[in-house]
Amino acid sequence: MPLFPLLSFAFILTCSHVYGTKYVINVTTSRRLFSGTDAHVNINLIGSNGASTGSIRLHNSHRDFEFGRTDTFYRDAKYVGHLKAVKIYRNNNGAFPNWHLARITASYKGSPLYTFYFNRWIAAWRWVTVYEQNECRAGIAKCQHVCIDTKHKYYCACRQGYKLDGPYKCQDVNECTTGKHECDLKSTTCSNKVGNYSCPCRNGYKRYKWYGQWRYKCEDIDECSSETHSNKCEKLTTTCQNKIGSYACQCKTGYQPGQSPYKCEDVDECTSGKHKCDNQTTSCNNLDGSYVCLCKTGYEATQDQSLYKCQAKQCNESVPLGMESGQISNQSLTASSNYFKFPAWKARLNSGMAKSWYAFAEDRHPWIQVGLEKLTWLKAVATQGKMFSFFVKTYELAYSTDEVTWFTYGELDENNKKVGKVFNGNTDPYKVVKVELDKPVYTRFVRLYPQSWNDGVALKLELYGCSPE
Ligand SMILES: [Ca+2]
Ligand SMILES: [Ca+2]
Ligand SMILES: [Ca+2]
Repeated sequence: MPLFPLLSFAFILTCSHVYGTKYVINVTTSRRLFSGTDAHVNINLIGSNGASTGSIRLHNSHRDFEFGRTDTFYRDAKYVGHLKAVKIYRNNNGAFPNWHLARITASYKGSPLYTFYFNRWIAAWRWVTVYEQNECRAGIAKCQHVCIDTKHKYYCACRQGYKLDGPYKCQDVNECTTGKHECDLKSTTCSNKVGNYSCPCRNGYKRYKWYGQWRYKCEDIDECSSETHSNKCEKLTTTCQNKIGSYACQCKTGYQPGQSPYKCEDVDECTSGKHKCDNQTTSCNNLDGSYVCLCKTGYEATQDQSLYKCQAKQCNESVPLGMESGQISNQSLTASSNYFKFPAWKARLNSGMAKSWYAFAEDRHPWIQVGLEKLTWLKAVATQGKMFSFFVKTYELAYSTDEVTWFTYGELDENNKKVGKVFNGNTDPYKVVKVELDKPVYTRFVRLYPQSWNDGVALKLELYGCSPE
């Protein structure tokens, strides 16, 4: 009987509606003694989701299912998706119903070729189930993530970021503790997540805006930039200095580090000695962040407006300073020694022939001192002896602004060395001898040191000069 009319007949008989999926089923009977069968054979295709086509009759002519043969059947049936298994069934018809089935393949348009290995005797009246040889495709594999088929079994693999926990399950890889991360640990920390990890920026760092390394690396935040304003440096006393991963507040000039890292404290230059004020002409005055040198009384700003020193105020006259007039008080006049009736305050010029200061004869280094009320330019000195034969022939001068540090009025000798200038004084007891100072000195205390004398150290004197203002 021709094949075609029979197929059509079977289709009309068995199909109450159109299924739309055309299955191609190849059935291979084993090469084994008495392996072929004359029985009727039914097949049921099972999808991976559990759907089944239901029982499909495979035609059985006498020539089907013979020793070593592959018979091909075309059947229209319900779509069941990926094929997971086939069930096969036979009855016990014919003279030789026993059947040793090797394998079945099945496919439909667009599907892979599903293969089901039987290699066994098929008993009558029982459905025999065989799963597809590709467990992954059949959906029977137990892999949590990825199933990889091999010839006779399968194995499981995990997606990136996971590792196998037993044969089927996957668990997260902790990239941070296992060192399998790419985080730049200087600028980021590693944070584990299920299936992956991330690299959050450390304090002081931020995400790159444009660079490819953004995932694993961060860039320094410039806290000092005027755009970010993210520093706590106090503007008045510090300047912000950016550092990689942080920043520092550096003290401005005139300030020093204090308790807080964000602000600095004033340096008291005057008490710490870090000032440049000239001690003689100025006094140091501390200011917040700096200091100023103020001119002492009697001094004024220099021509070039020096910040650190002042100059003596000037005056042009050379007038008696007050020995003779009494303007210089008795208390301002002292001496190294004196005879009882001849104290220092008796040394006023022109006060009488019998009057004078008169030092002890034993006094090896006699001197008489005049204290002036304020800084004064000393320009000339006049001396006078005492009757009948006392007078100072030569003397030296010394001066001081504080009565502590004394300077000898000097001149340069022939070797260009500074030596005390010896002034020529009196040559008789009565006449006034006035000497001019080549270089006037600005001073408050003046001492006259007699160097040589006639009969005894007795003298009267006057000072000349002026005090500014
Ligand atoms: Ca992870
Ligand atoms: Ca920084
Ligand atoms: Ca200061």
